[in-house]
Amino acid sequence: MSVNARVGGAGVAVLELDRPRALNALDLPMVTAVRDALRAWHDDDSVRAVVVRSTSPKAFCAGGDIRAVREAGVLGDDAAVRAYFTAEYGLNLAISDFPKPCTALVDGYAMGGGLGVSVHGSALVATERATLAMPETAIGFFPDIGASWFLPRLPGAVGWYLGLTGARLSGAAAVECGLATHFVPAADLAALEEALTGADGVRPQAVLDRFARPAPPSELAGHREAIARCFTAPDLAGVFHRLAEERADRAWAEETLDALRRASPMSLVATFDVLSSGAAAPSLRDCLATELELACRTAREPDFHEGVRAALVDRDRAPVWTSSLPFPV
Ligand code: QUE
Repeated sequence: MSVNARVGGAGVAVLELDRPRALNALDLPMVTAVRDALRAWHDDDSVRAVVVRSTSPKAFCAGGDIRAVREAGVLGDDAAVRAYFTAEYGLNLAISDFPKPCTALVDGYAMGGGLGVSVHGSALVATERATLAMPETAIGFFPDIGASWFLPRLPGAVGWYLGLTGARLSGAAAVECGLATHFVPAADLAALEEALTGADGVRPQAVLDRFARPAPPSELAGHREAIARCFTAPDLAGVFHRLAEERADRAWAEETLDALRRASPMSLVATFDVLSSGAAAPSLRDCLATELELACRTAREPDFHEGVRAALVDRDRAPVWTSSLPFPV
């Protein structure tokens, strides 16, 4: 089994993602195992808090089992696609609704579905080795796992930037923009884990405050104003237009335009729409319901099949999109 679940003597439960050869990409059995553990611990008074960690030094979790979803989508097996996303998004909601502190320790990659099992908890600890991203527009998909709830609620339109471009954030940048709650140096992570799972672990907030360090200056810091200017445009064409017109931060704007031009056009349109819808939605639950329907439709799209092929199956990183933008770029 690729998930280890145990409860320590101090009443702190540990969920360990353990599929290191796939960078802990969450397959359906893993999603189910995590969901079952949380269900058991929900009403178990001997469990006071939960810690989510990874056995892989490279990755907390690289995403969902997007390869299996592609195979089901290519075959037109809608039931299998729906079963996977229903389970995954159900888990995202269960973490958000979990009544006890739930702390994720992110060291290495946390992308897509990996953020789904970390951002919805009460704390997300990131180290200087962490990389956080919602990279779905690069594979013909869209930011899901509740991203239409949390991305539009990040300050300065940074969530729109992250969701549309798939930009990768360092741990420091993730803390700066509000995706992560605490920065802890990787060298202190073992001691933090020991404290969180020991007698002090029933008050994780105090432990986290003790271990947290000021996040070092991040790669994002100099671009926040340009991000806010460009990614508050009222539509996708406006984002392209503002990036093309950006004067104060020209090199960044060019890089960002390149990222958007590499993305699936269909994904950019879907992402702008789902983030707009999520920005006005009343709850994470509503957002996940909307995302579920969009995910089931997207799984049948040629751009999704091509995007996963290029990124994960053939690994040529040269997707040929068949969709196009509804405006000239
Ligand atoms: C976008 C994604 C994913 C991705 C790459 C993207 C994703 C995902 C993986 C992944 C990575 C390594 C593995 C694996 C899957 O990559 O969701 O099985 O070994 O799971 O650009 O959304």
